[in-house]
Amino acid sequence: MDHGGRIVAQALKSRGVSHLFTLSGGHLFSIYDGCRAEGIEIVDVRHEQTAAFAAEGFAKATRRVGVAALTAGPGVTNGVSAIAGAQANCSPVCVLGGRAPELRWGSGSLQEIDHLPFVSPLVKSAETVKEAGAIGARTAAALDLSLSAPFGPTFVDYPLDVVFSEAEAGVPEAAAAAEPAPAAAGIEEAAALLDGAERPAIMAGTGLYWGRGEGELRALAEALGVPVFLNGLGRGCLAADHELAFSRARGEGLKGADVALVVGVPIDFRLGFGGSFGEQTKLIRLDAAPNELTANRAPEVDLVGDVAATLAALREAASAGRGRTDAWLERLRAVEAEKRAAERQELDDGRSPLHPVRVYRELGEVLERDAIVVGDGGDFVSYAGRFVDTYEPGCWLDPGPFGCLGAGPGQALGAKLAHPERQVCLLLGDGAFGFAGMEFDTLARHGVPVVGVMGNNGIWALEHHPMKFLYGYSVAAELRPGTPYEKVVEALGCDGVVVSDPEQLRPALERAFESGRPTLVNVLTDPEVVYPRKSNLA
Ligand SMILES: Cc1ncc(C[n+]2csc(CCOP(=O)(O)OP(=O)(O)O)c2C)c(N)n1
Ligand SMILES: [Mg+2]
Repeated sequence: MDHGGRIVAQALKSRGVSHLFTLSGGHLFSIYDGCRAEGIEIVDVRHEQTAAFAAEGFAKATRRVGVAALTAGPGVTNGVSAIAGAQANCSPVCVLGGRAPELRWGSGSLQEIDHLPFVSPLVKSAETVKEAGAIGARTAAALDLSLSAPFGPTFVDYPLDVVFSEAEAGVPEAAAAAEPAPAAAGIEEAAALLDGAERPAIMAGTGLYWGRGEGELRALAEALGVPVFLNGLGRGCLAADHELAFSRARGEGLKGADVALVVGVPIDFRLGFGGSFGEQTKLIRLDAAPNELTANRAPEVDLVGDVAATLAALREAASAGRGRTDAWLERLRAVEAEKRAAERQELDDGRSPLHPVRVYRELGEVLERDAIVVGDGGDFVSYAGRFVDTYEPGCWLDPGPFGCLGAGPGQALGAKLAHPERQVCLLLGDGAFGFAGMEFDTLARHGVPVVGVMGNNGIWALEHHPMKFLYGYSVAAELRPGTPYEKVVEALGCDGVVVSDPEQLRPALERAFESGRPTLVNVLTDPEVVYPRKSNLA
């Protein structure tokens, strides 16, 4: 017989879980006791949203399940934005909740609220375990389901009286590695489209990464000579310096394509709801789940199945060979080169406070190929999306389409604990810092040397500039200029440095990555710089 918390921990261990992200609450004590006994590292943070974001960061950095434990009531409600973000990203995150005692349910216990009605719409499964004897099986099921395709968050909560009582462990064994999943139906039709294409393009995102499709994607692109564009967690699935990887030419590449294979990415606002492609472009969509965005432009072929297996089947079925796309690739290479040349001026910008693009030039010189870059902010992160090159899968962690500010410190914490040997760089707007800046305390307490780089422009630029454009003024989008956030993190036990001149930046970054200490490089950036975006409200 073991107590319920120990059984929870045994279930975690049986699935290879190494870290539990949490913030303390009495409802969770027996789970902590179990984790201590089973050798699972407990990482306690300063706000429950960070616990769940850290679980997601760990999942994104490893393609394993990330686990957070949130205490009953406000612990779970505080985690809701992060759970919604994980849903939008199809991230394999399992959230364990404390819960008021079952025996007294309805009597008004402390922190008593039924989580399921508000968590259920955000997760693949949500349940309350009402018997200690069921804890092992239900916890294991929640962990396993988060990692069954399509991945996504799951939730399970444990009433206090249940998780503190004893039962036989009863954790079912993890299923043996499944048979290779079959390819989607519709291969012939899709392959025929690709074979007939003179200007094909591949647009791939997060679902490619979750489906471990990077090897097959590269093989298909190389076999047929297809230019590849990547977003979200798809970035790095083809190295930025691969001859078929393009970024600046994306507008031209998607509009001009006669056939586009859209892999693991919803045809959402990031793709103009379909309008990023040409009117004549034939769309082939491939993902582990059917197209949910039925209000948008429908793909000509919808391939639903295992991403890697389907990419392999497409390569086998297609026979076009490479040469026919040479002219198309030449054209895109010319566009790419022209746009890159036009960026030179911004990259070299010598102004002080700095142009954000100058920050990314300096950072690019310091980051290693497998560095993990986490983005949390507005325009500062939009610039990063354009200027930070990604070379390996799982190295670009943005909040995803749910776009929740404050996700960064947690995601960086999770990623650095997953890969202590790699550089983890957290890009932060000064606005974004306010949501979870206290987590620098967590980084200090747990000795997690994340390097934060802040673009401190004294405004919420992504709101300030569009509002000024629309109304001629902006309101609720101003912050205090030059706030010394480096002193804030110093007070919390981290290193902090302020940079106001471009010449100071490289040495500051080098020192930060070499020091082995959590650091914030507070870079004062020019609030007048307006990120060139078509629309902020679409
Ligand atoms: C939780 C949350 N609240 C508000 C927003 C809206 N929002 C998106 S970007 C942004 C501005 C971010 O400012 P900052 O982090 O300073 O970056 P900057 O745009 O100045 O570079 C805001 C308020 C959001 N995405 N998420
Ligand atoms: Mg700002």
